[in-house]
Amino acid sequence: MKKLSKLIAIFLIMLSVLPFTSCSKDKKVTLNVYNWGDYIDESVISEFENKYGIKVNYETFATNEDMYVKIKAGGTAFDVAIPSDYMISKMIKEGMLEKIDFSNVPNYKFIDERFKGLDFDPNNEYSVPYMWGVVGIVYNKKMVSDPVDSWDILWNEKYKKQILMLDSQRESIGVALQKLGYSLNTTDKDKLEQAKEELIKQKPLVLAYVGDEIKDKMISGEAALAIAWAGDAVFMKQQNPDLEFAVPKEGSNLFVDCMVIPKTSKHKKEAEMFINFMCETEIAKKNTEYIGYSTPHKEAYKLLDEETRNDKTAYPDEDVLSRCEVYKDLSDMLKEYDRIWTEVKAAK
Ligand code: N2P
Repeated sequence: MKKLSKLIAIFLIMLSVLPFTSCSKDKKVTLNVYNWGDYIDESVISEFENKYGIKVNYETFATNEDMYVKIKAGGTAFDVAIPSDYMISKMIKEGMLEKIDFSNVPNYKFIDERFKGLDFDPNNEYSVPYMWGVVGIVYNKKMVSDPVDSWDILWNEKYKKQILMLDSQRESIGVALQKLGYSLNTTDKDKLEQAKEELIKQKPLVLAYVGDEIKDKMISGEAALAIAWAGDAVFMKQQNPDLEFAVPKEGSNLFVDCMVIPKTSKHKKEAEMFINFMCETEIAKKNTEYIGYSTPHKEAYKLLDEETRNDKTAYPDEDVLSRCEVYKDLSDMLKEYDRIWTEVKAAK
């Protein structure tokens, strides 16, 4: 009898503890967020964690290709990722993304219509625009005496070992294609081969192929010219007033990086909460001010100071935008890009 009442007592204790254990389990949701390096105000992540009691495991990548490989490999169950346009198309085609339930993302209404219905997600089902911008040349006015209005300058012997290229196949091959007068979306093998030859010819002039380090190297005056994303150029110009940014006359790339939910996600509802939070006007404003990239958020844009809103680097005029192309997913041609880029990097 004594034994039985002891068992009943243990059972009752377990029952009373159970609700608390499952409750604390709920609080332990960890959201895996995967973004480009130097592409968020990290205080915004803490604000999200405090507001919702959700922990964020934040990881970064350097190129769309790196991100794709890691998500495809499936080692980490990412809940939110921030790829660019062409990579979003590829991931949709390969069934790697969840459709977003937009009733859980009411702040989507703040995204400018210009960034909705774009080719990579024509029916606005999978992606919420995060930042956008153009690619161009950042240069040091004290070190460069020639006009910077063409990609040709990155092949000028005068600037030998003072040129930085982006260690990103799509950007660097795209620049070589546009220098030759071709589209950065060409799938013509002959044109791609010519672009490869251009990059190999340029190699002795290149100081380094870099990613986010581009900013430090340009700010310190270690290099004279670099391919750069406009948002990074905004930051570099603030740190060193000798720096300027130009979008070459041959044209360039216009990118739109968006928040998406990979199929690997185990917390879709919380992922949608995170995306919605990033689209809160004050959060989007704070994040945009910190990163320097161009916001697609209409209300956040209005709250930026006048100097930022009028900055032609972040918010270029129509004549610049009209000569820019958005990268398209090149499907099978990506193998060619991989091969070309490997050969360029291996060349002496
Ligand atoms: C930020 C990288 C931005 C990527 N460091 C542009 N698509």
